[in-house]
Amino acid sequence: MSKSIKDKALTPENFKKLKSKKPLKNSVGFKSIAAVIGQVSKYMNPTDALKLSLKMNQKGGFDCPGCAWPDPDDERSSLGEFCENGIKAIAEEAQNKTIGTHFFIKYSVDELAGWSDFEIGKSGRLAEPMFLAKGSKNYEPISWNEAFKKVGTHLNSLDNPDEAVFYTSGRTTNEAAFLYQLFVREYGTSNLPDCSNMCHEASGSALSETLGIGKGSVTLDDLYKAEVVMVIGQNPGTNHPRMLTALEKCKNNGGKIIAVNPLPEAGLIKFTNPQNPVKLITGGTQIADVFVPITINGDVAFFKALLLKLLEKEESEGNIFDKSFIQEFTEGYDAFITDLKTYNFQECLDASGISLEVFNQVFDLILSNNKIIICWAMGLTQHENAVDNIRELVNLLLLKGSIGKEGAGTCPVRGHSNVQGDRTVGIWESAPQAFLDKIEAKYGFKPTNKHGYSVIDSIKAMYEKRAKVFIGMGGNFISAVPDTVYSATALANCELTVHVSTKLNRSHLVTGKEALILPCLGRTEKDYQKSGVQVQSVENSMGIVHTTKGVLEPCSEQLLSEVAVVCGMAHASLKEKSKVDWLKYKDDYNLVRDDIAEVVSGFDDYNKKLKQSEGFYLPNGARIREFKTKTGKANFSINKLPEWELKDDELIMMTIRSHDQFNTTIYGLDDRYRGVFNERRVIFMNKQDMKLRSLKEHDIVNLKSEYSGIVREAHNFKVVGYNIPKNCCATYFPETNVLVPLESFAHTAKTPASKSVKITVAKL
Ligand SMILES: Nc1nc2c(c(=O)[nH]1)N[C@H]1C(S)=C(S)[C@@H](COP(=O)(O)OP(=O)(O)OC[C@H]3O[C@@H](n4cnc5c(=O)[nH]c(N)nc54)[C@H](O)[C@@H]3O)O[C@H]1N2
Ligand SMILES: Nc1nc2c(c(=O)[nH]1)N[C@H]1C(S)=C(S)[C@@H](COP(=O)(O)OP(=O)(O)OC[C@H]3O[C@@H](n4cnc5c(=O)[nH]c(N)nc54)[C@H](O)[C@@H]3O)O[C@H]1N2
Ligand SMILES: [Mo]
Repeated sequence: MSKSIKDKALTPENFKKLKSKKPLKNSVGFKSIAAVIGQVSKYMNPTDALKLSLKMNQKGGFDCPGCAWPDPDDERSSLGEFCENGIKAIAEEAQNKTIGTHFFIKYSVDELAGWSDFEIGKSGRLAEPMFLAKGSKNYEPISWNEAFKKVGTHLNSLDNPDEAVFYTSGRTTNEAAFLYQLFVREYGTSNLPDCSNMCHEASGSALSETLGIGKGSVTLDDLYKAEVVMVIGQNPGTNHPRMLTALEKCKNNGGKIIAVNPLPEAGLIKFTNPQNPVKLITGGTQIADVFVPITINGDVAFFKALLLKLLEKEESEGNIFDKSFIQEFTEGYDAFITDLKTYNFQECLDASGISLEVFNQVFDLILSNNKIIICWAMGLTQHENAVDNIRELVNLLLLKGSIGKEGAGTCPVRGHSNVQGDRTVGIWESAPQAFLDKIEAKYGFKPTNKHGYSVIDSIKAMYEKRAKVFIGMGGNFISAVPDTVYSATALANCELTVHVSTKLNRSHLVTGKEALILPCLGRTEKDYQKSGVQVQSVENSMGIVHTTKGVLEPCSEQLLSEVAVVCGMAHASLKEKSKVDWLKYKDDYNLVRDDIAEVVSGFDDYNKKLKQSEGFYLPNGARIREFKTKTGKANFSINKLPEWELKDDELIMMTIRSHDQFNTTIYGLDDRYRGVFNERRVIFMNKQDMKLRSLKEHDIVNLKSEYSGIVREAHNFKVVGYNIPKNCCATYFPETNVLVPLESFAHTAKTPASKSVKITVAKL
């Protein structure tokens, strides 16, 4: 019997064999090195592994396809800019197994959908283009030409270009991303949703409005020089491990670290630098000077409590706020203070869930220092009031004059290695008019200025059959998006779904009526084209654009680069109508960069700059106190305390990453730092909450969320008692995305609220 679309979309609900231990405080160290050796030896050829580890994040080497944390400008470790999860990312991409016709004849789509995400990912690298015909159960091989023709025929048969959706994940390089958005705009739509919509979109919204640039303002050097670094809503030990080296350096220079997180994440608490043999033996550095166990979504309340106390001090003693900065560079101070005074300190403190003792430790550090950096990630951006979270932290920095000077500023820590660059070069469903005008001037067609669909809008449009073709440049749409069952129906409604991918994932199994898998080169592989081996470029979390060049031979002769795939699709779809000579770019990527230099500001002499130094900083107004906002100043903002209540039996759930995954790619089944082994279907709960519900360790529960009258369910999770604030709980994404309502997203930014899902648990 054919599997239902729901069964295909959900990760199988059976258990492995859960073992749980005491969570760790320390991150990295010897165990991390052992974990890496394990991963590499299981899945990679050892000579490839050595070649890669010597070239990863080195000048002239390739950019790690993991996170977007920057590389040091000057010295780089000769051991390789090492991080356990970086090595896992390359081991995943450079697997020594490939899959093609034989594999897809052997396994039907239904059968593959019964595999866990871990098993799907470990099946090997995609080695040839595959096509799933209408009504067919198995993918079959297709030539590249035929595949491009299919894309062209479908796109040209739509009544309106807005009936197609073009998704991008954040690994796509600047060159491929620029051409992709150019293709989409010439085709006639702005439907360019991307993973950023689910990630730092709320940061972009809040920072553009308040500081005039949607990116962070600090450099690595600022982190070394800061007096206080607050790491809030972020788990760097797992997700940005190399950031811990920067925090350690900051501490060695006398800086203090405040970690604000519902969980005492390993790494935030203690870190053993793998590059430091003495530390490996003596046991590492205590990272957080203060750990703040905040309640989920208690962040606005926490910031308001800080702001209120600072105001009280300013009014009683003076000289607390940076008055001259406020006077010269900001707007909206009076209105902000008037509003702040309507709040009560104790109520804010209670809503944050923090004790007065811990609060006072944070307050003293903020009060007595002026070089403050705030770093954050998904713990702040994935809430309905996410934009307020970030605007409120900006208010704090503005009061202290902690922006646009050495050792101070904003640091939204990006996820995917080129998510920031993709947006810079035009992957944006609501791109500014100035950018569209430059496209028109350069190419001679008028791109539509109608805003396109974000991720949430795209899902709705496909569900309602207003969109009929889905093309994904990388990523794993069905597993990354919220509301899995609804979203799967949306994809199944499409006439054609296309994925340009390196690895098999669930999105290849939850398809439209027809489907294509287009296999592409990964970061680690050499990109041979007519003019020679190509170099590409990416932008890291701190606005540095630099080169990336693969070192391994491609895993299959049939792979095309993302650039070549875009050119092929564009040529087959736009044909002679096109104003762009699509086929020339794939032979020589210098030509793409020449175009980017003309169209995207900050990229003058792009090719020359990359050749000279392999990396350059993009302009950043906030860094030099040039605030390109509507008022021409940095804007204070007025933010409300979020209004949400839990019913008696409800918990607030955050969906987080384990130590063994990269988003929807599951490297392994352990979460070593949190003491969970061999199982992902777990729910971390406060022991008091367990007791109230008569739950014991490893009891099995079903989870239910109810939102606007719609009930969503996820079955079979094992309870793990954990040091998490009362009424809060945590599960892993993507297993619980089924519980995240599509309608619950950040106001104005539309980031799904996957860190504040109200749920109930029922014992089986
Ligand atoms: N190894 C690895 N590296 C990655 C990724 C990966 O999956 N694996 N993913 C990449 C991507 S795309 C991204 S966006 C980043 C994600 O990096 P993170 O944002 O660090 O990832 P999450 O696991 O979502 O963790 C969010 C953290 O916020 C905390 N948190 C949750 N809710 C709240 C809240 O309401 N308030 C506060 N203060 N804290 C909260 C959680 O306890 C958790 O520590 O990492 C990137 N790097
Ligand atoms: N509930 C919940 N949902 C979330 C989140 C959460 O915290 N909680 N986090 C959100 C966030 S922050 C993000 S960024 C999204 C991530 O969403 P996505 O970016 O869509 O997901 P990934 O899992 O990173 O995509 C992995 C797939 O990308 C493909 N791939 C890998 N490398 C390459 C490459 O070089 N080229 C190409 N073409 N393909 C490649 C592989 O086929 C792999 O299977 O998920 C979001 N969803
Ligand atoms: Mo992300």
